Amino acid sequence: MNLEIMMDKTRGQMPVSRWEHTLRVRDTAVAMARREGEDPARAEIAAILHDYCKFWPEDELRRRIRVHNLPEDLLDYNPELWHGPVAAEVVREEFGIADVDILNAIRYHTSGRPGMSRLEKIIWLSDVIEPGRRHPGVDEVRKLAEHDLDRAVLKAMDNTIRFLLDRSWKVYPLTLLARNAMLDEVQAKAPREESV
Ligand code: DGI
Ligand code: FE
Ligand code: FE
Repeated sequence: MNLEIMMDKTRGQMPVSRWEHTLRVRDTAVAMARREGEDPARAEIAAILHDYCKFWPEDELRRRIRVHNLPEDLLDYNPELWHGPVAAEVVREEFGIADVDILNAIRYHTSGRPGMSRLEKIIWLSDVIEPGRRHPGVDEVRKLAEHDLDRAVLKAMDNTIRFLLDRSWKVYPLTLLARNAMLDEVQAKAPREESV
């Protein structure tokens, strides 16, 4: 499937401001992929499609979670968590995307998950540090992202969980597992640095 067609269809799913976010995620992810030795073309496709279902009505997302046999526990958590898993199913059907790594990068772009691939981390992180984002701590994460992908993801996951706790919102268990797994990955790489 041709990228131009995917871009046109994606633009048609969302308001202009969300499309502009999508393009900034694309630019951030492509640059990060080049730096990290990941395939920029696959990062581009995942970034363009990651928020495909962000503006779909909640009822439709709920229906799709059932139709596609997605994890039912999603329904007990914030509806913000629904658009990624649904988008992975929709773009597989609509554009014939069969690359599981691209599909997983879309599927887990909000929740994260333990054992994320390099492409999944790139999309997850690009979504939170694209230049339009202004939340507390984002500049520190942007700096880390320039030289240490894993530490940047860990810090950004800590910030996301802190954001949820500050609002007394539920935290989806996969988000906690993802953060703990990133901590293990970072510590396994530099055990001594971590213990001082
Ligand atoms: O779709 P975007 O706005 O570009 O970003 P996203 O898909 O990462 O959605 C993030 C929102 O989801 C963010 O405002 C926090 C919210 N959220 C609610 N519950 C959870 C959650 N995010 C995570 N990671 N885990 C949760 O349990
Ligand atoms: Fe999203
Ligand atoms: Fe996004």
